[in-house]
Amino acid sequence: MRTNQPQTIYLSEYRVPAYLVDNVDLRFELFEDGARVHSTLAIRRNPESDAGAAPLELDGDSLVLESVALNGEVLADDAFEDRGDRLIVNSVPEQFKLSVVTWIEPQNNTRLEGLYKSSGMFCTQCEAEGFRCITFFPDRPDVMARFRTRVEADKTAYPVLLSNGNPVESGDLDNDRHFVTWEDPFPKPCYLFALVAGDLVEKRDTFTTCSGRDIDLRMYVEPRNADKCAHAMDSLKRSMRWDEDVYGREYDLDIFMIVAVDDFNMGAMENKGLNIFNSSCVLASKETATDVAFQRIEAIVAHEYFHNWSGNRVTCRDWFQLSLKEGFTVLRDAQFSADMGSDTVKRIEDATLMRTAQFAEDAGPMSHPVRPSSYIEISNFYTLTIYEKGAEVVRMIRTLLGEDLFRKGSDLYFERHDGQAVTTDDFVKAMEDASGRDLSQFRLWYEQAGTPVLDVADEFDAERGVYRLTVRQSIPDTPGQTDKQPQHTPFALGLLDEHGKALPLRLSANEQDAPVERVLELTDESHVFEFHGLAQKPTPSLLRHFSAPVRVHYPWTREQLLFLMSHDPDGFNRWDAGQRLAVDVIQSLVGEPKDTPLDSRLVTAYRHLVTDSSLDQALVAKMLQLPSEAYLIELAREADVPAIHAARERVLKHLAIALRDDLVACYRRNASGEDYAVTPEQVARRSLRNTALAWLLVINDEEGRELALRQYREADNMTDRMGALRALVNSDYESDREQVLDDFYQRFQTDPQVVEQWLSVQASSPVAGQLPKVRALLEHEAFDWRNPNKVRSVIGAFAGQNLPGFHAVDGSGYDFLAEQVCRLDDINPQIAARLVTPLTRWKKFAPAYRSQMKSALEQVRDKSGLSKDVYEVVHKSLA
Ligand code: 0A1
Ligand code: ZN
Repeated sequence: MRTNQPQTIYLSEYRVPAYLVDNVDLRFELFEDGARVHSTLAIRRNPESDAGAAPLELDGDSLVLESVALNGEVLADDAFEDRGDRLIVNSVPEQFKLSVVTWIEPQNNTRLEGLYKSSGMFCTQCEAEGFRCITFFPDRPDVMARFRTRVEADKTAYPVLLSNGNPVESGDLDNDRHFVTWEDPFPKPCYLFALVAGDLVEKRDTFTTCSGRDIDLRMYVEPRNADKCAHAMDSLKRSMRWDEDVYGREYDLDIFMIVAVDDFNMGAMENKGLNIFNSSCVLASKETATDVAFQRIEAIVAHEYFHNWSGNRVTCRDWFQLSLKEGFTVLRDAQFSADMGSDTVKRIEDATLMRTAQFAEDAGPMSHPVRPSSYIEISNFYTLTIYEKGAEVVRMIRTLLGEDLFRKGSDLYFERHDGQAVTTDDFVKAMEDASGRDLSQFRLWYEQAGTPVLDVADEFDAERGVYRLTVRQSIPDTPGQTDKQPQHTPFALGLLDEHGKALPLRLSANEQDAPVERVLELTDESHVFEFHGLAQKPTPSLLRHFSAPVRVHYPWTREQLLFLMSHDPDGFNRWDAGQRLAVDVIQSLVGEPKDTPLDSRLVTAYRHLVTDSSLDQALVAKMLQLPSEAYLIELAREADVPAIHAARERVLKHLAIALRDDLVACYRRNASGEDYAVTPEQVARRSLRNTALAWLLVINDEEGRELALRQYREADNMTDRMGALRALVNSDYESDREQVLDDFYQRFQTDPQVVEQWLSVQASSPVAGQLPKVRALLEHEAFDWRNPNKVRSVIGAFAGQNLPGFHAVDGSGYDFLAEQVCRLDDINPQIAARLVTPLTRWKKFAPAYRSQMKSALEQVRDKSGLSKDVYEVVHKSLA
């Protein structure tokens, strides 16, 4: 815990390491009351450093130092200095072996960084700076070493002993103990180190690579989860094949292992050859996981697997380069998911996340560039900006270069930098060298924070048949950055005639065979584009496929939006038009009297979606989702959450009443008949029928209630059971709600992944998640302060999804969050710092809310012994 002001780390202060480590020899003695770690490092001076014979400095955190030896000679106490967070050895030769013994207490490690215990097993999390909680080491990603790891533990309690690479030796020891030694032939930074010891079942499969090598695939899970591995294993094999086909990347070790653990700060971790997953991101059966969970698992398994090349073989020089591996890998997993399902649907999901959550982050106090230039605590920078905006930036490079040159660029990048720790700039350079394109202005996407705004205006010159489009780019100020330069931006568009036909986009009067979609390149503050040969003013279809992570402002009329919603040949923009229309209608009702009439054209448009089964049903399922409250808040200048909630509910109820019979018909038409499978068609059907059900219950429809109760009872899969449960939980049928919630808990109480869903469906509901009920969940036997998933399911779901509850006018929701963040800060600072996020957005809200949010934040700021994680977030948002 912190006693004085934490230090800021700057990119400009990067220096190459003074010493390199070639080999690491580790021996872990695991016991119930702690672990002894013996480490021998083969160290040499870095020829590229100008530090000369500087003292050797190794990072450490929460370690008890037992001994230090240099080239086998135990060092006297005055030959080194143990400063707690640093071990300094004053005089060292050019090349030497340093042996250090430390004692750690995994059983008391609630931060879940380094080596810790989860449900009786030992496991590790070393990214970003967890390895220093295991032993003293230069804990930075540009120090890459070969690891040999011997794990010793009780044979009965921990029959399975794993680490990175290949097992090379194993045997029995005295006192019913045993050991296994692992060797990883690939040099790696210590953040990719992993160790697991437990009583786990093993699921095996194999994969034959493109060059004919057989890879041993293994999953290790607690025995009760043995039947929840098949989906992840299949996803892994699909990922391995896809990476060969699309990026030419073959797996390199002979074994690939996945382990599931219940207590984990994030989703999963790409440790070399030994990926460790949060149980909720890997285990699935149709009875316990929803379609959304199945799809998320496939994407995360792929993401971690893809890191083997984008992250492990080529890694980051320093943590400012985090998006080098994360942005690129998120793009790769998005391409994979699109190929496994629907391109349009995946793009809609990603654009929604960007526009709802990343734009909000980029407009808030923690706004930072894709490549930040400073941080206090790196764990706070595993953000939507680094991951999602980072992926959008790489996607734009792909759009600008085209698929073939992009592939040439990625091949060059992997070949040129294999085995190295590099920068985002090296990535862009490889793309430039392979394509011959100049991306110097494009690099601003990495350096400037904030969401660019494109102001689009148009006019039609009927005499000349010319349609003129003016696009102005501006980028808002963000903390520490003003007066930004325009960024090189791909702007995809099409033009439609009055029948919805795509028009050729002629940029000059005599252009032949002009395409019907173009990617315009914006480089200046303002551009004028002229399209020739047009008989009438066309309707523009702008920023197709969300071709850049920007806000587009254009004075759409509702007629234009209705037209695009049903005619745009581009599915993504059809969805987008529907969203813009719904936003416009909801916004026009915010704060208005309850009897303000509602635009009847919205009902007509939605009726078309619900009734016309010839439309792409996966797209319809997405189009039927009204813009979320979070998105409406993001769009508001000064958000009044209860007013936004009320306006959205009004539209929802109005639509549900008007479409009542169509919804029942839609429900029945999409009734399940076939065996459960996670195919795009089935997912769309289940989504449609659960949406129909939810809408019917919003208006207390008696038939809807009966359908929901029956669906809840008879469901053979979690998507349908949860769909019915959620609809009932959000309804006014109080006794049904209590009854199904009880039944659900009785059925699934022994399954942590399902209990998490049970907690979150309540905490996120404005109806069931009143504050006293949420407080009661914290007292429930199923709740556990030390388990991040449980904390997220209750506190995170309340503050992040139950927006009317969180923004209660009396400020009780804010005080509640502040209280829980303070409590968590002593247990797990990373989780506490993430949970506090909703309060940090206080400037976004109407004055009455704003001041109460701010004082809740001040409460957190004034807590004694605040971690540097929470310190950074709170201080930056109060600045
Ligand atoms: N690199 C992982 C995410 C991850 C990051 C940090 C962690 O602990 C602080 C754990 C996992 C990924 O992108 O999947
Ligand atoms: Zn990642």
